[in-house]
Amino acid sequence: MKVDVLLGLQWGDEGKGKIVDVLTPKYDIITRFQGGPNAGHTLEFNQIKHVLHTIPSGIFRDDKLNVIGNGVVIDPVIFKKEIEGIKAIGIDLSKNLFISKKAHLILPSHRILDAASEAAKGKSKIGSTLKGIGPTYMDKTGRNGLRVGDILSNFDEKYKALVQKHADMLDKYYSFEYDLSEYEAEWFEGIKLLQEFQLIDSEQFLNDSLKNGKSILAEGAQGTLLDIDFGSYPFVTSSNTVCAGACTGLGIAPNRIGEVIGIFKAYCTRVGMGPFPTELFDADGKELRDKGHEFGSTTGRERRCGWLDLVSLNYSIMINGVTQLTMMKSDVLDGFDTIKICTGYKLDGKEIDYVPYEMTDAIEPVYTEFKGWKTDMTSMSSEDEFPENFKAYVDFIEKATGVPITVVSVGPNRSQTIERK
Ligand code: 2SA
Ligand code: MG
Repeated sequence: MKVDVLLGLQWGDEGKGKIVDVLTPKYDIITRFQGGPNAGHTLEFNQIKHVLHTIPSGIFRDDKLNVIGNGVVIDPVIFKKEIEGIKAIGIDLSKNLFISKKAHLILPSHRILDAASEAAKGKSKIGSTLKGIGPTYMDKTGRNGLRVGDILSNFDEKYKALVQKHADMLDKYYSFEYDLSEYEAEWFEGIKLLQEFQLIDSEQFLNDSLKNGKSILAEGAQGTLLDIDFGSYPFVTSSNTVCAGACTGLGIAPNRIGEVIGIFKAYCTRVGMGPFPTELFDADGKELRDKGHEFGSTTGRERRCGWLDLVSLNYSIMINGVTQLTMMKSDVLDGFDTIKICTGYKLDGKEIDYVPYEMTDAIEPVYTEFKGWKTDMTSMSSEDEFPENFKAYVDFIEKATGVPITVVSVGPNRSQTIERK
């Protein structure tokens, strides 16, 4: 058996949570492999909106196992809130959520370091979600971090030593006022709750499961253009959001990867700072934001909006080895007279069709224009109903990427998901 990987091809918020939930019936196990509570995966069914941060989006389907892999970073406070929120709607996760002992813990002081680092950067700040993601991954690669498995023995000692290190750093490099006590108390409550779950060697478990014929879906968080290596550095997150991250974040060998499902929105959004070649500052941008409800699901921040960027989409497809595309939120474009797709970048007077070393603000998008379909697509259930102008939009993207668009989403609900033949 193989592991299929589902990931975002833009700057996150492509709608991964919804599609994982729709695909879950086809799989036995759903896993997260990177990122942490900076993610906000929104699922909507029975008219209720659910936002997940740490837990895989497979938990709303019975009989599925969910695994938080070694590549994820966990904040026990946020984890506890998530578990309690899910319990409140009648779902008990104690039996079907496993957590890797090698996943790293976000300490309260990591959050303080994140805030201090952003404050010190001033105008060049990253626009972090301030969940402590960067400092936690720094401690991981710096070989100082605390892992979930550490809570099983001598934990207080290890915790105190790392917090002291952070206090020294905050003292020496930042003049930043902070008070840990309140968050710390909640944090230890969260640690207690973590201990009630099955803490496992997830790489072993997942590989054994494959051997035993189980199918696995790996759920990416954030997006390819936020990848620590291939995103618009330094305006990125601190993990590998690309397909290779599923190998390191789960302990799955590259030849065990099956389908790579790349998700993109029919337009683009970005939350946080950093270059965004097709960003719109006009009425069209506002319409995308209003119709698409483009606000951060973790921080509530307004998302920046713009037209679809094929140059960066092709880059993401290349890096991830995408085998199928899923196009989200097509319905948001339903009312536009004219829709644009960026098919090239103009940089220093020259036109290029690749992502340059620095994705700077100096890039000017080159657009191809499409006639809008001016049809409400939200109640459509088959591709036979698609308006001609929409078909032309889809055909163009398929030809330009060389990858089939197998699923089109026309609204937030499970039912508004159309498979294409
Ligand atoms: P961080 O928090 O240090 O990893 O932030 C670094 C950059 O990565 C961006 N980032 C995100 N971009 C889109 N969606 C994310 N998740 C939330 C959501 C974000 C929210 O689903 O809406 O609620 O604001 C996410 N997480 C991190 C971030 O904006 C920085 O540019
Ligand atoms: Mg999101």
